[in-house]
Amino acid sequence: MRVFVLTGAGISAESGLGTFRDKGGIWARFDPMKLATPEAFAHDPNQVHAFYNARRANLLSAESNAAHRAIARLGAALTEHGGDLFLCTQNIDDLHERAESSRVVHMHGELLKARCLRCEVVIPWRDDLGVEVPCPSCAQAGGLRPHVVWFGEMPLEMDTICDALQRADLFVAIGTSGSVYPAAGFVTEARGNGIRTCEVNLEPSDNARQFDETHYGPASTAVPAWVE
Ligand code: BJW
Repeated sequence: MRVFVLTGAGISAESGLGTFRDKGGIWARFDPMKLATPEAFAHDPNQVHAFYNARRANLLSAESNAAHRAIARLGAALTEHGGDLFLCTQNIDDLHERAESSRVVHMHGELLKARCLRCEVVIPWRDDLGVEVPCPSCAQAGGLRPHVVWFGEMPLEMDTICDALQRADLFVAIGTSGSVYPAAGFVTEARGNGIRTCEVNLEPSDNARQFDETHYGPASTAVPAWVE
């Protein structure tokens, strides 16, 4: 059995990382057009860096929760029985990795990495003060940007993701509002491929009617219950 799991901000909500579109969410407090577009970064890189530096500090003090651990157990169990879990996350946190999921595809990038605007090299970025820059252009002011995917940019690893979606026997969306493309279109694609679709979320998402099976509740209880 090949299972394609797509996760969103809701799976990390109980770890203390904010979601985007819930009441009081990140985009209710901050304007995405001023912080999460290439134009915003070109206009005011310091403001964009400050936003991501604060979220990086929050991430470093957070921990994975029972939902991340349940997904890791599912991956291990599928592998043991000759199946496969393709874990695709829209999240830029590293909580799936910390819960020991073996391979995670971060389609919207990673908060703990930076990318050089000129040479495109991607480097670890945990400590805002101690980034080791690999080339002179990376060292210049404004030379590094967060390795995240902003509005209008192409999400990462799309070929690998599309291939895994084609080969999957089951599609599961967890903790995502289903409002940002291309991820929001994966359920339609999965249905087009004739496979079963399942949603695990706090409440019905924008795409809820497209799922064959739905489970509603906080991820830390709903996901382990669905996995077991
Ligand atoms: C719980 C819970 C609990 C809560 N337990 N559940 C019109 C204008 C402009 C652009 C477009 C447009 N129409 C379409 C577009 C394209 C655009 C888009 O989709 N915009 C929509 C808003 C309309 N998409 C893009 O631009 C993407 N790129 C693209 O399309 O490229 C193609 C292309 C490029 C160039 C040329 C030509 C074509 C890129 C999208 C990048 C998204 N980036 C962000 C920021 C990343 C970095 C960061 O984190 O700062 O990614 S935005 C933000 O939204 C973040 C998330 O990954 C993404 C999805 O959010 P998610 O995860 O679904 O979170 P929420 O908050 O929305 O939902 C949380 C859910 O959890 C809710 O349902 C809750 O109920 C639930 N929940 N507590 C369980 N305890």
